Amino acid sequence: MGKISVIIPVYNTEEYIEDCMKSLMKQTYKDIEILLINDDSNEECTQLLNKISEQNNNVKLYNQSKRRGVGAARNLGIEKSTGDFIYFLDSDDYLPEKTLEILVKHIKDNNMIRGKMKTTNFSSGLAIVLDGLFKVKIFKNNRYKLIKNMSSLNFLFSKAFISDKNLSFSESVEVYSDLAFMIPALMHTEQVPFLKEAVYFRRRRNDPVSNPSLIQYDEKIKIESFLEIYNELKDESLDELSNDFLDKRFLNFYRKNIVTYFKKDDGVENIFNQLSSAMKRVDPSIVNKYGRILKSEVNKLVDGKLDGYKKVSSRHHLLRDIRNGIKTKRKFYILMYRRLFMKTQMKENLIFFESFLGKSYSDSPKYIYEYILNNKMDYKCVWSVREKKEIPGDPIQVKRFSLRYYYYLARSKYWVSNIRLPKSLDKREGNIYLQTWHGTPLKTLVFDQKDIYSADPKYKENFYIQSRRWDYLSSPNQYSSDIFRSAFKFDKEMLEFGYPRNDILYQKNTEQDIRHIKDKLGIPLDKKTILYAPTWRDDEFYSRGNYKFTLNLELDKMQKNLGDEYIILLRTHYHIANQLDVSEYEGFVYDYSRYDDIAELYLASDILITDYSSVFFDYAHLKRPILFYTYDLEKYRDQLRGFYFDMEKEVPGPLLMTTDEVADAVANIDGIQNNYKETYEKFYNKFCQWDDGHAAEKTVKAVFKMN
Ligand code: C2G
Repeated sequence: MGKISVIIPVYNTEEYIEDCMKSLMKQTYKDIEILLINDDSNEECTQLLNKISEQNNNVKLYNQSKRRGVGAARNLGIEKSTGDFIYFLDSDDYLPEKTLEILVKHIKDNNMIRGKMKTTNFSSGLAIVLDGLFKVKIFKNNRYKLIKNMSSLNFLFSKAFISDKNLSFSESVEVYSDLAFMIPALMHTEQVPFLKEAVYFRRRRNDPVSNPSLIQYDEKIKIESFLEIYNELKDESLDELSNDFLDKRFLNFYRKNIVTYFKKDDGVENIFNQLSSAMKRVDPSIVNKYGRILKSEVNKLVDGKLDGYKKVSSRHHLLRDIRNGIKTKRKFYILMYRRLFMKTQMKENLIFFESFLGKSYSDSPKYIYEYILNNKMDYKCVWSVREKKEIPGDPIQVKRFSLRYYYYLARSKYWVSNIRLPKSLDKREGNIYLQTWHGTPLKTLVFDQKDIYSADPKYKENFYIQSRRWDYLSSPNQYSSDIFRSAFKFDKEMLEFGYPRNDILYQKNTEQDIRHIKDKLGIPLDKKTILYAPTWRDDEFYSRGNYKFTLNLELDKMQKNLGDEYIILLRTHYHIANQLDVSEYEGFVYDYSRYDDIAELYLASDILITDYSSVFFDYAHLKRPILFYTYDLEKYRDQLRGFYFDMEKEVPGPLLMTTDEVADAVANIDGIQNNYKETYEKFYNKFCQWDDGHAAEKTVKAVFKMN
């Protein structure tokens, strides 16, 4: 059938290239040569490429000593290739094992054949592709549809065709260089077979901030590249189908990318002339197929008058905002927030509080609020909640995501929250945002995480945007300060006073206060209390933000072994949506998953059982025994999250894998406490140094004007 030359341009993808290579080595079709074109990558990546090429004799490595871009790299690959077919693969992507075999088998005497693209957030270990019946679909007049994504990926080309038509990628643009190759290629081709079984996995990189893929590049570069390549192609003599395709792509690109860019950056002046002259080349009959708004903007662009264009486009931004704003209630409120509430005067003495997404009156925001309240500071306070709560001082309460929620956010000078606030909430000048965060990290966070298994694929990108708005960040210990700097890329003021939420552990750790809390909870005073507070699992969810928890602690066993002496307070994480049914353990298990403040549960309990939750860092302030029920340690640590330190060595209690082990440990808790004395002390010295019961006071004094 012939040899396939796989051409892979590489630029700083040391994190992904091995995955990509592995997928090639596993191909069932063996007659391949691999051309790695190193586009002046960093040292680490270059070394890795050297190693790969030394270890495999079907790999050839070419180094470009200066960065020349993906187009030039692919052209060099074509020049050096010796195969009968050419296949472009990106170094952060990968293929299921049959892709090349299926493509080469079905290309026959066609110039090219195309398979299916799938986007993935994960490494190749998780790619599952089902075998199919290999039904070939032929694209003729509709063949340009195959490059709707403007990419040459997952096409297998006949090398003779490429040489014959002298096809090459554009070397003058950073993005969209594929169009210069693909449009002439399709123009000289009558039909393209398509096979949905030949899959290509395109990785959606989860970190466009520190390591963007081409498509995640800066909008401005993308726009400039697009306009340039559009002009380059328009200079060629294109046929009608190509012209149509190119003009439509341009108008869609204008609508999707350029308009949004102008709205955010208002960089119209800089590229107006270039945009205007490109727009003059669009076939008017194609513009006519679009809506009124677009048509009038195109007209102004063709006229070449900047002022006139600015006027219509700002009117259109408003129109588009309104049109978008009336789609859902939430969108309408955001529209009001941006276009109306943000224009009112900000109130200097208004503070907006939210804890755990409005789910509870708790955590550091609660203690900061109570300090302000108890010291009668002259502030008006607003709490964001899911439903009305009893809160001391009777602050204004707003339902999260209601119109009043947006109104008060816009008007408040201060925001205090322990989790990110929604991305749509642009911050206004003068606003001060105190982020208290919600725990010392054991599990790696944001930019220290590799693959993201949670429900939100844009997690890192969104996190970056949202955290740029933070002015202050509370830190519980030096260890966390160091991590927050890197994991959040936080470079503003770190408040290193310990956690306001832990003040209560110093102020109310008395027999009388504890009795009072137990009375409030309605739990027996004559039994010892175990708090079971596990964390959530990134890969177990119903939908975004709604996670599922499966109870692995066998309550009947616990009851049989410990029921006479102990009760259990069950406390699932605030992300957990399902309520566990523990009704058959009445009198032994008490579900406090919806209880506001876990700190009170800490005080009420004699032993903590947890897993990878940060709760143990806080609980350690009480110096009471801690057990770790880590039944899924390997998966959690190695696949889902990764840890900042070795749990087995550093945590102040044993890691237990079965309910029997947990029950035994509880029965022998004094012995365990003795065994862990030294580890506990070390742990305490590392993580519990800053709190002294006055963190809220110090925080308030640092952030708020005292009056
Ligand atoms: N929490 C709780 N009940 C649980 C678990 C957690 O009330 N069963 C609260 C505690 O205040 C805890 C906080 O939520 O400190 C954060 O919970 P984690 O389990 O640590 O998980 P996560 O929300 O992912 O926080 O840096 C902080 C953590 O690493 C991330």
